[in-house]
Amino acid sequence: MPFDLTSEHVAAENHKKLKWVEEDYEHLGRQLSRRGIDIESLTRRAAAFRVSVPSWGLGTGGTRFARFPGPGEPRNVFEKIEDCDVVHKLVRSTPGVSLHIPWDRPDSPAALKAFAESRGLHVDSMNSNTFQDQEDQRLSYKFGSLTHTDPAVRRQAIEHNLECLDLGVKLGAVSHTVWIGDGGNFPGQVDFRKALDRYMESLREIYRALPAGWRLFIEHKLYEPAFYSTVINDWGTSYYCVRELGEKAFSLVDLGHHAPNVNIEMIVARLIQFGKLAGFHFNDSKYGDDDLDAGSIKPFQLFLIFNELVDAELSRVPGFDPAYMLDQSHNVTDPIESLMTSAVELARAYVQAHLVERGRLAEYQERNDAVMALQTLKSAFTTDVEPILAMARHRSGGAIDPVGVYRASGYRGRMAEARPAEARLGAGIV
Ligand code: RM4
Ligand code: MN
Ligand code: MN
Repeated sequence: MPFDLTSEHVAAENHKKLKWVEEDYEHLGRQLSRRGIDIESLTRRAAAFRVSVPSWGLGTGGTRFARFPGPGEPRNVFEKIEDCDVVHKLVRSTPGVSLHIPWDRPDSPAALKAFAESRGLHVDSMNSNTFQDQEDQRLSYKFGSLTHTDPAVRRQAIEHNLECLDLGVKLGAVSHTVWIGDGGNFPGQVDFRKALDRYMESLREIYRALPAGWRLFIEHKLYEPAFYSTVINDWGTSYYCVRELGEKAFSLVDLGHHAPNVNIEMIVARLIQFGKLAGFHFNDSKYGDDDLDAGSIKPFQLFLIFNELVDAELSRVPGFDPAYMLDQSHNVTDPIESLMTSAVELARAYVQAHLVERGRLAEYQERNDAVMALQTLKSAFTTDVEPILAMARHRSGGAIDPVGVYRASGYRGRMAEARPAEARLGAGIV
């Protein structure tokens, strides 16, 4: 029988599995204590882990070839918040929501804020969109936005970002994320240096308007939609820009925005060292900006990234305060299932990174013992921490088996009836 996702129903579903989880947890606790690790402190860390969900990830995504909508997709930002609520109820680590404007521009920001807060959710980051034209838009972004050759187009794009800030204040957001699609398809099309100068001029204006206590995040990406050059193409350019802008500007790392085989964990370490890591758009990829579920393709890479993050956390790097966000496009899965699974995979990498015996690793590094250094990382990465994650969710009121409970609840089927297909959002292709 389908059921509403109340805490009683989640607890009842957990009850069916709790004995096994307790048994596994106890066994893992004994194993870890042999390594001098207290399982309870790890479970507390797992329960405290947070990652925000992207409003644009709740609908089915798509590619430039097609979009295959799923049943019961959210049709507006309120319905997206309802789905975020389901994700958070079951995994208990996703109270934050990143909003994309204008896709999710609310008629009443106050009503949206109250709607989210009544569910224990909040808006954390605003995302501007100057990479496509909107219906009521005066000038086109076909040849760029914040870096366009025409000052009138740049002005329009700046104004849009300023609107995001205003809206964000009303919604209680604390950061603004800027990603532009600006670039060129052909050699010679764009003057590289002039385009970057124009970017800085536009960004300075947005930076100056940043509300008190906010941070500005900028996102680099090597290609797409422009196929030959992009203006903010890599972390070096991004770092230059945020350093020029000032102390409230930071470089955001989207895992899908690098060339294949780039050592992303090292980029992360560099940005930490330079005090300029904004945080992440987590996702996974095989080839490009694939926006697949976090941890699905390269789990070891994800672990190595968290190894750097946890190392910075434990060694108390000054000012280290990264924002963790998901940025995925769900083309063949139920977005709620993908988001829950991804949130769990991030917590897994985070907990595993806490298993690294850092004192020993440092010794091996000093002695240039490559084999033992790698083994130290591998022994953390190959430890199955599932009982810790399950216990942390259970103790926080979430589900031991989020996907299982979600499916059993019949939520998607109910939404398919409550949200008929017509008037569905087109804005899913990201
Ligand atoms: C971009 C980038 C941005 C996201 C858009 C939808 O590739 O990752 O973060 O806002 O897609
Ligand atoms: Mn992104
Ligand atoms: Mn992307």
